[in-house]
Amino acid sequence: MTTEAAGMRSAEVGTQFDVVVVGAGFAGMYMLHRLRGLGLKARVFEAGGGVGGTWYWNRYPGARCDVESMQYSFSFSEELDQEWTWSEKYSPQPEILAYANHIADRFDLRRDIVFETRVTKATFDEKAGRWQIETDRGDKVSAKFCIMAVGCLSAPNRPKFEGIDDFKGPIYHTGEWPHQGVDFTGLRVGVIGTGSSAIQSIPIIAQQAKELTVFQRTATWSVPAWNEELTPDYVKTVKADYPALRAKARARPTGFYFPFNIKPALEASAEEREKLYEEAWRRGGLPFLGAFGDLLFEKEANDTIADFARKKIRGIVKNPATADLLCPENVFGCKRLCVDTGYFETYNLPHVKLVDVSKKPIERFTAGGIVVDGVEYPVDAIVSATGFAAMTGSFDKIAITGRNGLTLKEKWRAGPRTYLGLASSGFPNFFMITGPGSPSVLASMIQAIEQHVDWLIDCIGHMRDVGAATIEARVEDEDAWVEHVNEVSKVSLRSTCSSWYVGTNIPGRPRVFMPYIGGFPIYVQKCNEVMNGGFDGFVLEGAAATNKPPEVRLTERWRAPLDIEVMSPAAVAARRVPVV
Ligand code: N01
Repeated sequence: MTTEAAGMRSAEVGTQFDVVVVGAGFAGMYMLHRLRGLGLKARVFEAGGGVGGTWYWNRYPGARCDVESMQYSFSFSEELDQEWTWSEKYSPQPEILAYANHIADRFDLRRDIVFETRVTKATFDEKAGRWQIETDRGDKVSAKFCIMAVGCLSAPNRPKFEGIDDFKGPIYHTGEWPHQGVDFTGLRVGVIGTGSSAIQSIPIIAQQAKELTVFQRTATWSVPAWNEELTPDYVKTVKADYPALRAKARARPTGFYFPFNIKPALEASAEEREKLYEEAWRRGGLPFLGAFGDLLFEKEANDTIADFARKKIRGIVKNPATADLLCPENVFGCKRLCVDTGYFETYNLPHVKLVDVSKKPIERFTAGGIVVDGVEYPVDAIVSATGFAAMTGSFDKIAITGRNGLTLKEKWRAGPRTYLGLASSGFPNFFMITGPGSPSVLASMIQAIEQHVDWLIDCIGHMRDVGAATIEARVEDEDAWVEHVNEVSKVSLRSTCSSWYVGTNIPGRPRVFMPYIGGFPIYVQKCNEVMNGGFDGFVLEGAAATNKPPEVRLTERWRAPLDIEVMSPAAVAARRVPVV
């Protein structure tokens, strides 16, 4: 249904679906495609006016992916892989959105998606064994399954700065950028934040703005992207054996392929480290963290890469005081590593200023500026690159009620509790795609999405085969999984700082390491074991007694052999999984 049609449509009341999916990003679209393959009747509700999720909303200047385009795409269709051609090593947002639209058209998805409609309420009716779903447009429908495809970084964080309503100019959030774009020509612009969204947009905003003032609370680690156009020869070579690349990617802790060195940095000489860091810097991007195997596990090893990167920053930024401020002091790669094009270079421009708000936070907004430490910095427009209520923020926005009136918000008050990041006990027939407790943001998102959807389709298909009414995670197994996710996170230095991975980017949120850091193949193996064991850790009700193992329709392709040296659980425990 198009945006226009969505505007005119009347509310849908009483319709019964097999499945309601919330969100039409890559997760919701692929889910819908596969549900149709099972012959199920599904409805997707999407708050935006089009498909694409993250890539629909994040239209800020410079937005692009930081997993190489030829891997940042669906792998389920060899034809799709062959017919779509990416133009750059890291695709810009408009091209990724075009790809999302291509998926919607090619697989004729739009007719089952309702746009500009936000799900507000999902309630499990225990008697009927069905979910009652309500939207902000008056829809009231029911479904046997409710599947959350709401994304991990989709609920914008808008700090309530003092005096925010006094500011006379526009305030833009990078995660909800105006569709018509913004022209900053001749304006004094203030950017708050220095995470991935900021470092991508700052160099472009600086090209337009008369003055640019960046308010930095924490200096960011960033590695050059060295983005470039893809040559026809390169594209041809990859496409000649795309399945092999996909298979290699699946076997990697990150779900995408890049060369990495398993040797510990601390076993290399200073000269060897310098040489390998320099080579990795020249290749650029997230794989920089793959220069050695222990960088995210041993602080002393991490110090060596941090020193190297600080030297690079000081080599780029001409003003020593600015360079000092831009040099992070925290663990390299502890917060999500950024990948940039000309970020540090931007601070050499005479009209770009950096304001440290680490010790003295932003005091207030005024009608025409931002005040820090008693000094007013005049600005005409503000860009809030302040990130997201990650992983759980989009769940919090919906009143989700399971058995016995338990709300998900209440259940997750001290941090999300899930079994495999797929389900949560007390919420039967309720699934999430790349939920907290799954690799999600620590893997290439599209691969993580595909693996979840394929698993869910096999699960729902099995339930139909055996006539099961409900499936629900068992609380003991969920507790054990939550404990495991937490334990494994402790082996990584990533758990040591404040970031959205642990929820502490927003005051008042509980500190819990939310994604599963044990590595994508290990996680996939666990999901496969659960399925092969007849859904170990889940209770199926209403199923005909049968010893028949689940028929695996789609999950087979995720059975990547584990490289025991680098990816076994023992290796995780021994801190030897380089996860970027
Ligand atoms: O958000 P962030 P993001 N006063 O949370 C600062 C993905 N992504 O939108 O670090 C002052 O990283 C905050 O400071 P601090 C990617 O996974 C990918 O940039 O909390 N400052 C920080 O500097 C990424 O990690 C791409 O001290 C305040 C910034 O705002 C994730 O999305 C591109 C503040 C927020 O940084 C989120 O990235 C973009 C306050 N009150 C995003 N509150 C790709 O390249 C917050 N900040 C694929």
